[in-house]
Amino acid sequence: MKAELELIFEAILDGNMPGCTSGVQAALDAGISAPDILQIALIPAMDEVGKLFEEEEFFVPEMLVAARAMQAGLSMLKPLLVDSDVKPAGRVALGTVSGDLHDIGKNLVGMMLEGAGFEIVDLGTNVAPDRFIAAINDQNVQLVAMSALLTTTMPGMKKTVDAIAAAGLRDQVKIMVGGAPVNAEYAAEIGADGYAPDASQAASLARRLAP
Ligand code: B1M
Repeated sequence: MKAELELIFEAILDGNMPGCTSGVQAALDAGISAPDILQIALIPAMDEVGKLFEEEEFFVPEMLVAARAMQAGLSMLKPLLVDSDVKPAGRVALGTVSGDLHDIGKNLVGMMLEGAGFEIVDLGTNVAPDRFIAAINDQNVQLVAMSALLTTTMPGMKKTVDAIAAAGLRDQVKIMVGGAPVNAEYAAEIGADGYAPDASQAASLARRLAP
């Protein structure tokens, strides 16, 4: 790994936000592309944080400061990842499901969807089914995009799909799901229209699903 990327990786593990942002700036100055900074330093650093958490070397506070450092670096890359010249492709209600506070992956999906020309209605984290329904009713969305990072919150996706159907809105929207514990089988099982394993595939899936 290039020295600038290693610095970013280490800064995230240390929860060092200024170290992460100055590392991202140094990498950009060195001509490293935004997608490479994301794929080679930021995302692997969060994977390492998860591994250290599983091994009980890291606890929630370390995870939290690492996530803050990563988010700061990610927000610097956002203008470079999002191509503002793309024509509007539709409107997406995006959120992390009820009980789940993880938002880095969701934010990344939002950036990639914006880059693919979608308008994003970001509902945030811990989004209950009725808030997705309100977005469909009030904000003219054509796509619902749900993220879950915990096995315990995945059922929130099914609850949301069922609630959308019960509200008589299922034919008005396509529903896509993703997040580390989610897979294509689960998406099919709960009646979603599609699953994407990462943010860039989420953008191509949204393009395929959009009316
Ligand atoms: Co949490 N956490 N966490 N955490 N956390 C995980 C998810 C965990 C796997 C760690 C571990 O044990 N290895 C584990 C879940 C275990 C499980 O359920 N199987 C876990 C746990 C247990 C917990 C708590 C319960 C810990 C506790 O309190 N004891 C707690 C729960 C809080 C809650 O939500 N109610 C908790 C809390 C936290 C923090 C708040 C400290 C922090 C989140 C901060 C934040 O998001 N603002 C945090 C973090 C940072 C993590 C890890 C380390 C990193 C997650 C991340 O941001 N990854 C994570 C371990 C890991 O994933 N390696 C872990 C980077 C991000 C870019 O990837 O989100 O997977 P990801 O998104 C990817 C894809 O999944 C996909 O695209 C993205 C990239 O291209 N994707 C989609 C995501 N959404 C999509 C939607 C789509 C399509 C694709 O379509 C709509």
